[in-house]
Amino acid sequence: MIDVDVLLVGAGFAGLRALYTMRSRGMRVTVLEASADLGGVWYHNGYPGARCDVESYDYSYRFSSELEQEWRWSERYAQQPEILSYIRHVAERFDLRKDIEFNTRMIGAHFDEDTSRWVVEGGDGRRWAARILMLCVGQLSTTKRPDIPGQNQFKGEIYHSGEWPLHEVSFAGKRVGIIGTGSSGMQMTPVIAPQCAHLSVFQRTPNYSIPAANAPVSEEEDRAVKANYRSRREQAANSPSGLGFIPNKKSALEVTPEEREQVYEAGWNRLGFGFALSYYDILLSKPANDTAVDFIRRKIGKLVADPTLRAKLLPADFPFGARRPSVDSGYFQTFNRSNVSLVDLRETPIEHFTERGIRTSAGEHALDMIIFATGFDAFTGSLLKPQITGRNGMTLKAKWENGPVTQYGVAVSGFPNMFIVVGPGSPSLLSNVMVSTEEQIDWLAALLDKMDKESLVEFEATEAGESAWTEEVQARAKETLYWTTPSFYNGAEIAGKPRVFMPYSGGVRGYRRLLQQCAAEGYSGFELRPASGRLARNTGIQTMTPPGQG
Ligand code: NA7
Repeated sequence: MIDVDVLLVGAGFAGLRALYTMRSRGMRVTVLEASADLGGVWYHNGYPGARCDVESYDYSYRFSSELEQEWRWSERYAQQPEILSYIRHVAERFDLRKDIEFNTRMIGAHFDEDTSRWVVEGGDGRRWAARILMLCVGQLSTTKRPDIPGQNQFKGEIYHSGEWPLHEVSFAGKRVGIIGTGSSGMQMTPVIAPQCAHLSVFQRTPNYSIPAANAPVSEEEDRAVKANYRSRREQAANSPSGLGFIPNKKSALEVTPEEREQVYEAGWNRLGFGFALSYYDILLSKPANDTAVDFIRRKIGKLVADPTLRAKLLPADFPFGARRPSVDSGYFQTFNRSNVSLVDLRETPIEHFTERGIRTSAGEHALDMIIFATGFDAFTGSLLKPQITGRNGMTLKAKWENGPVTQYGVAVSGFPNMFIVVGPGSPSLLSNVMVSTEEQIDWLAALLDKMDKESLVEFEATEAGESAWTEEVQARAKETLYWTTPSFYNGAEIAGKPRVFMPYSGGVRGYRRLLQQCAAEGYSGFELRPASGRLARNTGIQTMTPPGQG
């Protein structure tokens, strides 16, 4: 058994930041990473056109101003290879690789109540004992491949956007089919279309998208951002989404149609995701949202020449932003190409794969390559893959049978000293995850400092605290339009998954204040114990329950 202070799972952005921070506190840290290299989702999502839809300067670490100053982003929205170069640079610069065990999947972990240590099992048979277990496994990291019959019969190539192979994939001369029109499908469509013989996009739900307005970063812009990086970070941290956009304080319904048109036009041309904050109530009120939908539909309509195609591509039956919109670079225009066709799965559903392609109710589409851009088992998929067992033999799977229950998205009652970074119940995918990640890790570091100073051994969410928080997450979602639409925010992406709202929709600023308040109140909603729970109970050592909790 290898003894460490912190066992971290996942070497993506969150895992590396956690490794850096925990090591800086003098802790012995080991990171288990199932893949052969760094990057997490960015390692696996190497499909053509993969690009971050958060601006590069904001989708980067804030913990080191030297790093901020020395790294030069080439584009407003970085592509996947550049993001991988960045994360590799960070690992080299801070000498992080030496603590990472690659090609090592955590298959299980259980909390030993006698020693207050997590015993973690690697897929290769090795075992670690750790005081703290930190799960940095990502929110969209377990891919979803629909159970369409006949997949084994297909003789061509099959890929998934989220498990893209490391080798070069050639599209030349091939008939390619993409299933799915979320961000991944929308990003790859304009890049693959010019390279292949024919592209068929299999669409079930037309999706909203705002143009990325991507561009190279000029020397002047780079200098300007770097001269004011601290204030940019502060603005991001104090914006609801962590993206730096301050919502318009006006309602979309209180302005004249002319003013609204101008505001939407400006947002459409520049803001990407920020378009949703053109008015404060776009994500809160259906009538306000309808004004945005009307504008977006008119804009998309102008991009597609053929009226029949246009009608099929126009999103209609859910509010803008209620499911994750895309930020695209030429998606709709691609359908004006003569080698691109749309297969509307609402009219002609897929029946099965054949040796030569995909059969829908209208007939066979002959293909040489099929790409699943069908998304992920979001939020909980990667947390529930390993067998994680807490106190009293309770597994996380059993605990979350009816949906994830967490205290602030970071901890779970019954699972002492286990910390989830950007877990369900935190702003997570409704925020710039970089902001959420760094805030949560800093908060945990402060908690561990307190525990060290006061010789405390365990922290654990209280049942009362996590129930109240889980209700709060649902209540906040009900104030928004997110609630109205089935999506991966509420478990609708997987048949049989509990339908509860998973990310916290109250914004990163409000969330940070709650974390700060929790700390100021002596970690309300958590128990901090001077000995392991069993020892404390057996010997009568009093556990410290902050006032009003537990
Ligand atoms: P998404 O946003 O979950 O999109 C998945 C897409 O796949 C979506 O269009 C789905 O249609 C479609 N889908 C899923 N299952 C099926 C089946 N069975 N048949 C046809 N179509 C299907 O995942 P993405 O990877 O695009 O985006 C996640 C990204 O968000 C992530 O990589 C980051 O870039 C941010 P539906 O809408 O369910 O009808």
